[in-house]
Amino acid sequence: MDPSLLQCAVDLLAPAESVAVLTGAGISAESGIPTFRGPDGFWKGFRPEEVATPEAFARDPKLVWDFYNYRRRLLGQVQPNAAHYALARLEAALPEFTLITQNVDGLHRLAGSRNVLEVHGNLWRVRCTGCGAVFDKPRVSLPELPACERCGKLLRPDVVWFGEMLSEAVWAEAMAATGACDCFMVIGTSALVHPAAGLVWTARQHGARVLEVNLEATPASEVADVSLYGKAREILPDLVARAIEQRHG
Ligand code: BJW
Ligand code: ZN
Repeated sequence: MDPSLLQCAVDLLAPAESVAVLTGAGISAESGIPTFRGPDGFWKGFRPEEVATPEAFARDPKLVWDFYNYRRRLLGQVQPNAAHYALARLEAALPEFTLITQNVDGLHRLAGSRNVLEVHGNLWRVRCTGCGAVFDKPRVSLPELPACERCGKLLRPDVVWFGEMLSEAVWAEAMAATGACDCFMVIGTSALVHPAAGLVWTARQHGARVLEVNLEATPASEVADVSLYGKAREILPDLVARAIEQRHG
């Protein structure tokens, strides 16, 4: 990491009074959760667009549940990493902080972040396709085709698939935090999936400084004031520690 670039990022973050952060799968990669569009491919050769859609679930619910049950099992074995903890530390040091995550793994909350908006849902929750009831099912194994305990209809993961609307309430909060922040961080996302990725441009339009952390350049790099290329787990602890120190120094 170029020390002068890191210092630019620290200078951008340290004076901020209101910070909003958008995270994606890259922040959880070093906890052992594969990303969606990584070099190793996705799951059993499927692309996300083939298993994370209402059409795929209607066509082959067993296949889709197989995928989500696999991820639930994996998630039961992983822990937040230093990047998740660094963001929790940053939140504790700032008057206003909102963590908007596309991840459904719940690792930000587990690391101690409090003001978390999960715009694509949560893997530990299920929702009934019949009566719409939502149930928390953390860390338990589910049957191949789980059924609603109220009405007996098929349950689905309570996540947002392609072509589905994000929760209006959660999205409104994400937009408000993005419009109000003076520093917007975008971490570990390919910035390809909308409307979440569009928050980067919204932040910019409202005058926020944009700071990106990713292994490589993304569409968000075009609007970022500073892009730090490397692993979130290696960059964030140092960046946050220095910004907090400079803030109080
Ligand atoms: C590291 C790292 C390390 C790795 N350190 N970095 C505008 C334009 C074009 C299309 C659309 C548009 N608006 C809407 C659309 C359609 C669609 C869409 O965006 N399609 C695009 C793909 C083209 N969007 C939707 O359908 C959304 N709904 C919607 O718009 O509703 C309105 C509507 C309804 C009906 C009709 C029309 C409109 C819903 C999107 C839902 C996305 N759902 C998923 C699955 C969630 C559940 C689950 O987890 O199974 O969300 S798909 C998947 O992608 C998941 C992720 O949250 C999301 C984003 O992926 P993410 O997090 O960016 O991961 P990767 O793998 O892509 O990137 C990882 C990054 O990390 C990489 O950059 C690495 O370099 C980096 N990295 N290791 C730092 N150690
Ligand atoms: Zn039901």
